Amino acid sequence: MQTSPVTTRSEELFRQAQELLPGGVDSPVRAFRAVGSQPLFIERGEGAYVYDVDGNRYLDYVLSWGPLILGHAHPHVAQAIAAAAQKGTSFGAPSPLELELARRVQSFYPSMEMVRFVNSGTEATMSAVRLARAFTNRDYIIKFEGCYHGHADLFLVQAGSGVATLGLPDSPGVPAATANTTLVAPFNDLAAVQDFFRRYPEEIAAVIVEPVAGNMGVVPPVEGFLQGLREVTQAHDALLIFDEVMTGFRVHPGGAQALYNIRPDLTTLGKVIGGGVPVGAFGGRRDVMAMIAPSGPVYQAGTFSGNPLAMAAGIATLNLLKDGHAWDTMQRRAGELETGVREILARKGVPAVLQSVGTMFTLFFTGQPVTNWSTAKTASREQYAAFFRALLAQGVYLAPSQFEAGFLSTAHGQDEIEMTLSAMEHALSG
Ligand code: KE4
Repeated sequence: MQTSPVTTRSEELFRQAQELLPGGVDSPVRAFRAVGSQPLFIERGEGAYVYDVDGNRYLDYVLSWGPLILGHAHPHVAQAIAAAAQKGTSFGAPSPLELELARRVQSFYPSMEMVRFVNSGTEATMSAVRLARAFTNRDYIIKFEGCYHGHADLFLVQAGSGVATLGLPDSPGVPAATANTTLVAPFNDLAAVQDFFRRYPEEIAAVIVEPVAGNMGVVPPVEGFLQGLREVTQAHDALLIFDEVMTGFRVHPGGAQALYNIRPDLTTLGKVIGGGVPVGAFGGRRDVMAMIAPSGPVYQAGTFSGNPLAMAAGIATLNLLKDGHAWDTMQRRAGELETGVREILARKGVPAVLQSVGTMFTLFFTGQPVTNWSTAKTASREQYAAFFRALLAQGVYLAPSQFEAGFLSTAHGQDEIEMTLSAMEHALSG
């Protein structure tokens, strides 16, 4: 019987942290409230593993919520950051590195004819929506129930991720006037989107979508859904924004837009393109991006936007993904994990569904396929929490929420997959 790891130092730090940081954390979903545990305080990461302050080692499927696609402290990335830091951490002025990273981003995302770097996914999505509203001179946007686009006011309407995890009824502090211009449709429900366009003719600026939902757990688009969004936005002169902050480099090196062959008008990125250093980006059609200050009137700014540390880490990361070999190997591992989990579920008759696209996955403890937030909600949070704790006790660290995604890195090898399947077999043995 696996005993839970000794976490006395984490517990002490958490006690102290709650005095200074709301909930003892700097981002809600890390607080482990959804899995009935106390958060781990992490000392360091190395490859596919993280080590907590009590010296316990965990095989990491959180990977900082997606960014660490090369695993923790990859030597090339660490060296690039160190070299950049030697020359100064931020200038508040253009640097050659911004051009280098923009070119690399564009090589993976050709729809991003122009790019603006920012410092988080939230900044990217809120800026992209401001730009879409300015370009179309319209106020309404459509988002999808259970999808999360960061914590800007306009998105905290039936959102996913930590909002769904903590069961928050959206969020206080968001003025009704703001929330009222955010229309919410069920994910994968094209008819609901078409209906909104009928009810709000010439008033909808954009549809923003996680093209593969990851913030209610991994929910793929049904056949025709993304193409339908492309057609209905085109037909009504609205913009289609693919929020690929999570799916970027995860479902395919070129994101969902490459996997499903859809060209959005704007794309938002984050996570992977900073190699673990804070970064975000938005970009797309040249005629739309030209409206961004100072080339146009739409204001968007940031002290650390394009800073050399994030740019250097992103360049090093994308350089290592360029030839595609590492990504292909990682996808093969993801396939082995998927096959192995499905075999265990079938053999044990566990009422759970594994949903995965590329290198992101979620095990939903429900007996039905999850196609939207309504079906995601049928998953048992309690069963997921017990599964999470049983895996953690065996040194495998999944996302501390049923409504999040797990991720692989290029450092997850054969041994890690075998260790994971063995731990899952044990955890699902009741
Ligand atoms: P950030 O502002 O957290 O960098 O990015 C916001 C964001 C935007 N769009 C998508 C599709 C996202 O998944 C995110 C952030 N993802 C969450 C995890 N589900 C970040 C983790 C957290 O909030 O602590």
